[in-house]
Amino acid sequence: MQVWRSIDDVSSLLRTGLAWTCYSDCDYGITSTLRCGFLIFQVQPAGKRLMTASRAAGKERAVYLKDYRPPDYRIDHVHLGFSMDEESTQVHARLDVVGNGVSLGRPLVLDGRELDLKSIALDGRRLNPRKDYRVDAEHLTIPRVPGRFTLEIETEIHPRNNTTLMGLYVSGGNFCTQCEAEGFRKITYFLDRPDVMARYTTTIVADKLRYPVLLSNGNPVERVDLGDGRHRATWVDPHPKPSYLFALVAGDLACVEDQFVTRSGRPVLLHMYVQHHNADKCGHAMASLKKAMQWDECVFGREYDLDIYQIVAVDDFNMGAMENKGLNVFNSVYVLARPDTATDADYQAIERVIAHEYFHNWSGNRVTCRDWFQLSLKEGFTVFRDQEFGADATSRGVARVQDVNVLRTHQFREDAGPMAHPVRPESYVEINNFYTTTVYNKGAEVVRMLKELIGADGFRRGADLYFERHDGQAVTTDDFVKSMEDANGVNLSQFRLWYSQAGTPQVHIGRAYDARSGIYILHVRQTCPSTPGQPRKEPFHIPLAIALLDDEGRELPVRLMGEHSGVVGTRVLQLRQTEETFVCVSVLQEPVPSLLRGFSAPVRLQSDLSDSERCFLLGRDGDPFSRWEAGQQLAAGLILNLATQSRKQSTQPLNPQFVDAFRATLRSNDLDKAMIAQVLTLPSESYLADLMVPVDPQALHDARVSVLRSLAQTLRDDLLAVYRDNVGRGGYSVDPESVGRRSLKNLCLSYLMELDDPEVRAMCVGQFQRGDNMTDVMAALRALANNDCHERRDALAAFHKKWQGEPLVLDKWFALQATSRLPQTLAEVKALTRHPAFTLKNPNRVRALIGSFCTGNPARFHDRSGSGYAFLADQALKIDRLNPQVAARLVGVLSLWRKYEARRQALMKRQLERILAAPALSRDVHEIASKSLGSAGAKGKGRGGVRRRSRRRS
Ligand code: 7MF
Ligand code: ZN
Repeated sequence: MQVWRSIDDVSSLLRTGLAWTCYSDCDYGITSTLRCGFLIFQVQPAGKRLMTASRAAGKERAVYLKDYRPPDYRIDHVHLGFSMDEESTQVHARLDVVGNGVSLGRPLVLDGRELDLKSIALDGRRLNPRKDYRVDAEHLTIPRVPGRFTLEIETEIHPRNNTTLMGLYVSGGNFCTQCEAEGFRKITYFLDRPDVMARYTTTIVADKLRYPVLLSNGNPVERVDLGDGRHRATWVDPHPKPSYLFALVAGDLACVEDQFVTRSGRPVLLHMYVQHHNADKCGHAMASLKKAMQWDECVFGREYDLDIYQIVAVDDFNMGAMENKGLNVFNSVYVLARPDTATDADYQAIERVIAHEYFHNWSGNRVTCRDWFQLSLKEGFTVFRDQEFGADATSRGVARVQDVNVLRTHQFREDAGPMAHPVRPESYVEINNFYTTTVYNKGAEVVRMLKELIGADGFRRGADLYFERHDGQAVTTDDFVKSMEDANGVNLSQFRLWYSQAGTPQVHIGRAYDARSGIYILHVRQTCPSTPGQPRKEPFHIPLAIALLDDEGRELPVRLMGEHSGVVGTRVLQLRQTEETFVCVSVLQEPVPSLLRGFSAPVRLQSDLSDSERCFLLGRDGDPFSRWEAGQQLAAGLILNLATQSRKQSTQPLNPQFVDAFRATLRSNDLDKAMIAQVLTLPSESYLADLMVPVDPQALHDARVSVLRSLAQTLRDDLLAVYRDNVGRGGYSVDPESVGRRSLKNLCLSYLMELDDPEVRAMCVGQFQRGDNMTDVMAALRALANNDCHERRDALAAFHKKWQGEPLVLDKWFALQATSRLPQTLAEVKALTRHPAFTLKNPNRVRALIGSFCTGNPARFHDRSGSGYAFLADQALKIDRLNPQVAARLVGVLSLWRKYEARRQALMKRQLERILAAPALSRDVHEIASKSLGSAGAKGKGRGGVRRRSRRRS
């Protein structure tokens, strides 16, 4: 027998792919290696064979949509019993299982990972591990079962050592769970797939002093003092749900209480659980929740369906939040806010995320996904719903600009790279990697286009039919579209391509006008670049919203040839072919076309508008989105021109027409202040990077700063005046009007701080010191952090001193330094990784320091030396041992390496190769790195050293 002494020994064994056996009673030290979690197995009673290496070596198979089969078994009821202990929690599960008819004779295969199986009984009879069942790294298989039976399973799990933050884990001394997508299988053996829906009863036993609060889904039915220092709580959830919506929380938390009475008069208790010292930061989240509940009743006719709605805030959380039925778990960043700790942007994000999770109660929980390929069914629709809620809460124009910015800076770039995939993907290796901006944000755009095509009333009819028809079911995106079709008698078969074809379509529009006949022609052509696995595309069904403007900016009637009368205002043209011509008649003067109003489709528009036409639209278009868009295209043109010119020319003066339009916007009184601030914000470096081939991030950065500076120089007095006009009067408030005023004021400040002017700097320091709200303080500190001056050091130190006890504010301090444009930033970031408050175990902190540097600071991250790339790889490999999901997101930054100029390409590629070659890589990171490099590894070829479960700390 061979002896393996180290992790590397074992991983080389796994690479061999040979069958092998390991016994837990061997005394070579392997057992302890196993237990510290590198490997793949569970430690079984002595003599029990564990698993074969051919399995462990990871035939990392992709999962395919085309392979979907309904489950062989149903689980009607689940009784869960937890005995809480950080080191070892005992989980008892009683499952009522029913065969689905055709399943007779098929084995029951339950999912489970990293579980210590203690016992298993079928209809009360204890099963024998030698002959009645098999266990491997990911499954429990019972070959022979009756048609209907009860299964009792006892497992032991180890929450304190769970650094993946999936399944049951400990955050700040409290227990919580995260089960989406496949985390429930880390709690007990189960059919952990969304089309298995069961009723849950959950009993929790825990120490009464340490864990006075015991929560799960549904309604509380019992609380008992066990008399031995422990207590027990029982929760019953009457709604059948998939396992990914299960949640449990146990801890010592403050409860902030409120109430909501539904439209039909049912009272609902609203409970928000936070650490005691945060009880004063829940007001905004609670108000947002009530607003969201009301909005869903008014706009979608959807009411809440339990007696209690609970939200728990935790500091350690992989994503934003989770919609577990009746018990949402939130990253505390999306709950906690006080004027002195949170910015206006934070307030807005809280409102959106609270609404998003609440809206899932119908779009996700009552109607859920058949399989994870349908993820956009709930996510695209729910993002659309939270976007509409946000638009109603503030200003439609500003909300649309923000959403389009997210789409263009993230989704368009994803769609243009090796990770491009359809809104409904066809395959995946690790589902956690498919919670993407394509599934979420493009998915929301697809829902929005349905509304554009069938109108607001028709859309509501379709949504009503969808909820009614599929309540309590697990369905597909096709079912969603079918409801829209059936409720409106329309055919959306071509529209369905938006779900199956990846890539961002390009729409080219040309025009011609004949004054004598009054005929105006729009010639429209669509193309779509190829994406991985999809070399050729069919034309999409695209809603193109347009208006024709006269020389005063008034909307002319749009009357297509053959029509009796025209439509004044926005008109939605429906594109279906590769090339189409729209002939407008009775056009009495040559109009300026306002195209793709409101961003009616997620496409790249190419038109032949001149700069002066764009300036006209920037000043006159009645659609606020199009005004903003005209300004963005002008600014992007300027910056890209500068960035591609030689250095010497980079001080050329700005186009005076553009400066005039800019000045007019600054003083405009027909736009609200938040919108003015949006229009005057130059396109971001990452959006610009999507427009430059190949990308030179440093040149883009320099060009953008140079335009900022020129504008600041030319408009210094105007900017100062607008700054002073908008300094807060009276107390702080977060109403849209005050938020708009602050955003415009702080935009002026950021321009003025480009001037290196002592008067301005003193003003900035004053705002930092006197600021009574985090919005103003951060705006001032951000400007200071970008300038090498002694005020910078002092301000950063003062901020740290004041806020070191508030983790969310400390995250801002880390992020601000990581995004500074100063040349020493990487060195400072490296030093900050050794700061006592820095830890790789907290995802928010990792995102604040490392994530911000790698995604929010393109000029420094893409330093020509490659030091930024090496830093990313170093950190990602360390994080991967703790939390593969967070590591994979970070590695995704390198996936666009082919877009950069040759030198950077090679440097990025080298780091990807280094990551891929690292031992014991997670499935998550392996999939991203291999797909980024375009290698076949992720397609299911055998590969070595890939672990299937995360490392547990020993
Ligand atoms: C608003 O979608 C928009 C998107 C999954 C986790 C929350 O409710 C969610 C969860 C990820 C990425 C983005 C969001 C969420 C998740 C999110 C949150 C608020 N079901 Br991963
Ligand atoms: Zn969601």
